[in-house]
Amino acid sequence: ALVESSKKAAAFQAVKDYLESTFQHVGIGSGSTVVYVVEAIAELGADITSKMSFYPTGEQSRQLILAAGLRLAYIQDLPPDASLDVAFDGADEVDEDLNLIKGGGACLTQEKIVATSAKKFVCVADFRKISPRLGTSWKKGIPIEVLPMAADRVLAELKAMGSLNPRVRSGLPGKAGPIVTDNGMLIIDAPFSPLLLSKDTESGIEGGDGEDGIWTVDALAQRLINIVGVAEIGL
Ligand code: DER
Repeated sequence: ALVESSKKAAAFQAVKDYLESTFQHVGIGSGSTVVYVVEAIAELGADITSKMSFYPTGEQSRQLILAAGLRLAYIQDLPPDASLDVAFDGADEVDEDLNLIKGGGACLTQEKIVATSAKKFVCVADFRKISPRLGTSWKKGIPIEVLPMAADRVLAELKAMGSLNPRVRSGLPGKAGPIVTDNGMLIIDAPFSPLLLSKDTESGIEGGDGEDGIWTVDALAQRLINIVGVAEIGL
């Protein structure tokens, strides 16, 4: 109950603080926290929300918008240089520099497309998600969306980079075999340790570039997105 009430409180506060009644284009992320964001928006009433369009980040997000009676719109129908006014989404882990791990809901690629298309990205995360370094509370690994035919090669590359037991996310229970994303791709979860920020407070060293298995978030993100067959990473 504490977790749900804190997710709801964070979501309602985020809508109160960041959704202006004059906004027309609003991105909606995926996951369970964003359910409260949509609830808070719907509670504003039709005279406010009827002037707005809501852009989904996958099938769950699309159904959330429709179920709330909000106007559904698609980012691909906007001019390519048009921006959304704001985008709301959750995250799996947040560090002190506001680096995020995303993708626990396997929706990271459309989420990042919508988030980066918005003038302001509002991440709603309850107390469980905050941590000094990425990888300390979210231990499942960095979600990586990959082309199915490249998955084994990406796994091999991740192991060579020092990922501890990277694996393709399976759907059990609920789906035999791997989870397939809204984009027809697979998800690999790749644990890395330790994931350092710009400075490791314990030893005071600058985060590395992976040579000794120590990464800064930026160095790791750059390395992962360059692996052939990777469509998007959850950093
Ligand atoms: O997939 C994602 O990045 C989602 O935002 C998700 O992981 C957040 O999930 P939650 O709001 O259910 O914790």
